[in-house]
Amino acid sequence: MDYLTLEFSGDVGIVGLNRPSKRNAISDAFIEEFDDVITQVEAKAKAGVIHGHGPHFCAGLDLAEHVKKTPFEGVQGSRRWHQVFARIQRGKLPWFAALHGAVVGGGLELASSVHVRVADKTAFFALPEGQRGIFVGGGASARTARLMGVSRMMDLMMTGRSIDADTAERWGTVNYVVDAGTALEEAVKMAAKAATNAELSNYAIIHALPRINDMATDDGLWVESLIASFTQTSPEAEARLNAFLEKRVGKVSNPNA
Ligand code: 1HE
Repeated sequence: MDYLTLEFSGDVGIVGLNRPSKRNAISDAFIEEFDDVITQVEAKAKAGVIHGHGPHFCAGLDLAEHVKKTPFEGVQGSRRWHQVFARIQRGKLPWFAALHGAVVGGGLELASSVHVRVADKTAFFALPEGQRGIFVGGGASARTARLMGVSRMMDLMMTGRSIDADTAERWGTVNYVVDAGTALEEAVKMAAKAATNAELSNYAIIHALPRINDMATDDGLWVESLIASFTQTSPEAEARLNAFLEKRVGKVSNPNA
């Protein structure tokens, strides 16, 4: 692979953005390689982690490539990002991102497509599209806006300012802030834990929760009942419930203990 690395740690597939000389800027070829790597991770792993090699997670769209596009090529390119990132957000597996340095433009769009974001203290977040004379095209208006809120996203886009990891956490855009240099290790630990869940439960979490969040309450509750019944009546649920009742598995941990 030219732009990515892939390794496995137990049931976790670890994908590294690997174009550090261009700050992991995402070109068309990079996106195609991403599509392939998702297929490879889905075939072998039960959870995935995305991180960046070099000083930054990702500087977003490869601006050198973008300036050469016609309007129609631009639309097709954006739709291709949507297709590939949709395979992360609504695919087979839970995905985690380990973020450090710049998480910018398309890099934030990629990070917004995973399910859990772990940022280290060096991470900073920006949407400089307005300064570049372009618009978001990798899913931010649907995904990042839902994480931080439309008003905050408009602020970021209009002012071009960057926010730090603590602000991103306060804005609901990252789930965890950890010490510098530890995001990957922490994200892999969390992914390994998620990989021990029932696959069907993970699938329901990924697919049902965001959809229900977009529904009217009554419709959402109806769908929740269907999904609950679907998962609870699976053989794996029976085995796991019996394991708890027979005290063969641990209890829920108490963070105050
Ligand atoms: C790039 C890119 C890129 C760096 N496309 N080549 N994204 C941006 O507007 C962010 C632009 N990048 C930056 O602001 C900075 O590079 C960083 C803050 C991310 C990192 O700074 P630094 O000092 O570590 O690196 P650098 O010296 O600026 O960059 C190193 C090289 O990477 C340099 O190339 P070189 O040939 O001079 O060595 C940079 O030109 C190159 N580089 N970022 C191409 N993005 C689906 S729509 C999504 C829309 C967007 O993502 S818009 C946001 C684009």
